Amino acid sequence: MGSHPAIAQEQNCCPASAEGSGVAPSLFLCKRGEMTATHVTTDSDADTMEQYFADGERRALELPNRGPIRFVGDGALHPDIVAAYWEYGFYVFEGVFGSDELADMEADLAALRRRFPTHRGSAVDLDGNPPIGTGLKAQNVIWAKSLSDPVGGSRRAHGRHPVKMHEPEAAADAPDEVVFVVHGSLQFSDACLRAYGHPGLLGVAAALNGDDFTPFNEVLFLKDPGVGPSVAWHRDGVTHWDSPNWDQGSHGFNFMGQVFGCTPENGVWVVPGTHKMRDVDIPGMVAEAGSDRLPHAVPLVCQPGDVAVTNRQAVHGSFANTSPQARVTINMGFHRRASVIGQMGSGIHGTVGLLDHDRITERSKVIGIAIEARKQRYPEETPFDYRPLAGQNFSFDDQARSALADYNALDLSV
Ligand SMILES: O=C(O)CCC(=O)C(=O)O
Repeated sequence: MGSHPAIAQEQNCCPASAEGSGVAPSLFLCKRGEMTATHVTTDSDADTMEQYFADGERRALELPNRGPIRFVGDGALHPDIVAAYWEYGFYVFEGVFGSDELADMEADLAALRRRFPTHRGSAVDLDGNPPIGTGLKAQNVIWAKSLSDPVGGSRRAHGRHPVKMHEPEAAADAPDEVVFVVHGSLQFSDACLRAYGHPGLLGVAAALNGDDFTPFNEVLFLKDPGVGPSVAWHRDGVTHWDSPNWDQGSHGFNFMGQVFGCTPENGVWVVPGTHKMRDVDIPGMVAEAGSDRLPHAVPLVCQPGDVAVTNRQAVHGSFANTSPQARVTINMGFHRRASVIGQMGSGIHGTVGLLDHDRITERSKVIGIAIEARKQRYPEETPFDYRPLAGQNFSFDDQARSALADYNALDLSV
């Protein structure tokens, strides 16, 4: 195994700290497509990883599961898309967010990062103000050590991540800890809220989960260059594995919208087809592979503005980001109503409690607000008609924005 710097040199980068604004070194305010690394990581596994990444990308691009969102006839999702999604457990929708929408997202993300606590537990953000999360009860900003695997091999999240990933050593100048997940993201960003109301994406949700589909949760995954932690191989969902009615769609899916695009180095990897398997032995798969590089996994390869839809039952994970490129994923999950109603919320997201009609209805109103927020910014678009809220009117203004505080306490986690 060779050894070389995963990031060979400081790249064409614009960390605001370099410009004297006081932004912590983990904050990257760069534009799409620019290299953003400041932290040079030397990883002894880098050479073999490079080969694995290249092989994975080739296999991913050979699969027939990418292209624009296409509806046919009376508005049904194109049958080829539906078939490919159910066959492989993911599909990459290309060009969902245009340049205006991406610019809004970038601006919101830059503003949001300024509002993070300066470090875990800090009472101030970079401008000395109370940081986001102040006064909120539900989960919001999640920290982890640079390039670490915070959950692999632990009992956290119901033990869903059974094997620890390789943890490259972070550069000496890397921050000890970084924010890598933000829960309840729609309360912090209008651009994320508008993405949630995207008519094409909601049309896909209806096609895959039924017209009465429900929310699950929304988070941001921040995988900053040279510091972004890994997410150990896992599959999501804790409720239906032993149910007699279990099938390939029982635990819903996540949309993974890419603001900067994603690569094999910084993106999510999926083991195609595993969403159809009731039993999967992740420790056995890793043992057989001899490392965390699962040979049948493929990376999501996306341009800025692409959105992958990934079945939560598929085995998936992401490696620590030793690459020079940032990934920000706008995650938005959806369920079948039948998978949620009458279940006990798992507490991994949202509070533990019965997921009854009232909780589902209350949580679903965020879809109504998002559609309204989107209408204001994109008045020429035909808004999505979300059947479960038919006849109800929503508005989007400061009052609606304030009402979103802690909305994610009601996340529908199965
Ligand atoms: O974005 C990532 O790195 C992990 C995403 C993930 O595991 C999920 O959405 O379930």
